[in-house]
Amino acid sequence: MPKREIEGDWVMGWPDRKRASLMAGKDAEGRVINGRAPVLELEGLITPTHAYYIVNQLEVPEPVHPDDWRLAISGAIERPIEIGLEELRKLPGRSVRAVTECAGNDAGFFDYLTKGGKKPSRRNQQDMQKRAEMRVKGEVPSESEVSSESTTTCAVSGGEFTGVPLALVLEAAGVRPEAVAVRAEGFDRGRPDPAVQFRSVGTTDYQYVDPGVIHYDKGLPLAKALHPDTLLAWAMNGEYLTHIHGGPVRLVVPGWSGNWWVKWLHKLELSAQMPACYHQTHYFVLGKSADDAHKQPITAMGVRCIITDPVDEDSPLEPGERIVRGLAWSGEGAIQRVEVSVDGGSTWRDAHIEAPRERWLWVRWSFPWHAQPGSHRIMARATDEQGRVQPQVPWNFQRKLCDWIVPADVVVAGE
Ligand SMILES: Nc1nc2c(c(=O)[nH]1)N[C@H]1C(S)=C(S)[C@@H](COP(=O)(O)O)O[C@H]1N2
Ligand SMILES: [Mo]
Repeated sequence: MPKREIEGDWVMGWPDRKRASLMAGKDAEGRVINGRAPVLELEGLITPTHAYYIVNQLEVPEPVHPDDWRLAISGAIERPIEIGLEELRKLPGRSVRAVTECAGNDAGFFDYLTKGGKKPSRRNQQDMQKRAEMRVKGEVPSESEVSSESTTTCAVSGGEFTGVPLALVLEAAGVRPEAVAVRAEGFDRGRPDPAVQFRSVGTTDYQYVDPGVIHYDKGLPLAKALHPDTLLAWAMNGEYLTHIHGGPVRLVVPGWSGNWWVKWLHKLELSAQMPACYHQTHYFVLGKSADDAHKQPITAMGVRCIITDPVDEDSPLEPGERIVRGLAWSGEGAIQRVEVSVDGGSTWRDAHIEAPRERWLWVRWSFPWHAQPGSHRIMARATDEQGRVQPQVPWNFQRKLCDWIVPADVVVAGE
């Protein structure tokens, strides 16, 4: 028998299987500026860096040489300090494995689950190259594009981050008793892209507030800033942080949605009041409408559970024994339980959760299913160690933190 060829990529000069790659958009110079992770294709818990999702609210800044990088700490502290990368690396470090998830991940499912209509696909992603080109040209999508296109999925990844607890650096600076928040600022600048705002609310008929050109910043409440797993990280997945993921140093805020993980850090400012950062007063808020007087900045992720196999587009499936698989995670603690229903939510049974159940990372789960010919609605829901079950996050006008139970609707072929 002739030897079968392995179909796929060549890796280090050897034929190999096809590698999962980022669904990316590039600027005119060929530099990647956005990307969705191939979440359905991946094995294990850590998303390779080349496949990690990428989101930027402003323009990607020019890189800073690590030797020239400085972090300035000021405000409600005893001693204003400036610290370089080598000094930072002398402090006792820490590695944390955590899920990074964009607050807008799976946003389209909110609409689908409340209003019906076209179901967003987990497999067929948005055209990221088209988005990148529109962004570079400053083009705003049309009303029909915004209202018909399913918003983000696969803006989520799992990584290992190495750095030093932010708390250690704050202690060195001496936090004054009146401090309530740490404003973390990136060295990227730009005007928030109107397209992002329109896509988040699902219409161009939306009077968003334009702050002009700003730095990206977030005002992290002191308690979360002092949590030992909140890091100033310079490494990801065993290597120095790449520029697009915020190098030389970014904030890692395990459990809280991606927008808190400020990239390209250059300033920390302690303040006695919550600072009015645009990306927490106007964008990344939870509320019923833009003029909701009670809207709140988003913080921790809800409880998440996604089915990665099968997905709708795999239909028709072969009948017989198969394994339903997925991923689950939560912003508040490790996943304790995953339940699956193969009858549209009438009955639920426990899935097998694969070890380890780490506090900030996602878990893989599996569930044996005897697939009989016909149409089936498969559902999965998770519970975390705080006893939180899905869904936790109510519908909100910017469609953030969707943690609702999204069914997989599949057809099994007749025998
Ligand atoms: N400086 C800076 N940090 C930032 C952003 C940004 O635009 N500028 N975007 C945030 C958002 S919305 C997300 S989801 C994460 C994405 O991180 P990643 O691109 O490394 O996956 O970075 C966050 N940190
Ligand atoms: Mo995000």
